[in-house]
Amino acid sequence: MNISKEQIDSYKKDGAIKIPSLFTKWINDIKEGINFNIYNPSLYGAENTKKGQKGRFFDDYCNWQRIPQFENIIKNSDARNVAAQLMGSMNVQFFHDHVLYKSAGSETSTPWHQDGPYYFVKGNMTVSFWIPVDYVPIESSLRIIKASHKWSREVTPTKWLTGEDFYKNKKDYIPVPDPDKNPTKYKTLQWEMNPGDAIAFHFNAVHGARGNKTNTKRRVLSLRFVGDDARYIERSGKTSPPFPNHNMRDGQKLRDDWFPFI
Ligand SMILES: O=C(O)CCC(=O)C(=O)O
Repeated sequence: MNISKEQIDSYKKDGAIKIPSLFTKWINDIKEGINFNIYNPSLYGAENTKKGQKGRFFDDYCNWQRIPQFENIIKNSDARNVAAQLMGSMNVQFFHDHVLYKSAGSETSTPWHQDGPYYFVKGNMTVSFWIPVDYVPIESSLRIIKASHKWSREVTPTKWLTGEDFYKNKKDYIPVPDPDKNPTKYKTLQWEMNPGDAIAFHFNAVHGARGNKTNTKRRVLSLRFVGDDARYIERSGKTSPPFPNHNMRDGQKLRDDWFPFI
């Protein structure tokens, strides 16, 4: 799929765009992969529903090597070419997959956050594709703070279930913004999504989501890619995903036996 200059410019300016039908022909594979993942979580599988809230919000990541449908999409869909065009990168490395499942009626919102600070990746050439396999009305869809990927300081990463700080060095980060309390300061982007549409967003775009008020599931696969300028950066604690024993050092390119060029 060719991406227009307007789409690339919007991605650079706003940090996120919707790409209709990017994964439509992969919907059945993605559904199979997500369903398998929900019933066979990895050791990273997490329940994020807070006490007293109705419904379920489950997430899990780094499963592409054991879920062939995910590997197939990562290697054979248009994701690689679109990622290269949006990032302006010759080469594309796959970083990881992430499943995010909200049951019908799940009351749990996804806290506002940037993915970047949870990761050990530094660089401007980054993109995630948020790919729902169920219809998602605008109220339950991903929300992104426009142009937040250009903020000069990173937002405090927190633990989704408890709200505690993810790292100890809070002073390195700015407080988590609340666009609902300050809509004049923070403009948000949000789209209604059909199965197979994707939202492409930068690792540093601040995003979140409300609960799933519909009476259908909200099953999503996020696929994350990095480009030529991505380098390993040492964080002050264990990252998410942690990739134990990766043995990379500050400034190195991500090891391509774990993060393949595609
Ligand atoms: O699906 C959601 O609620 C959040 C998605 C997200 O945080 C991500 O894909 O990085």
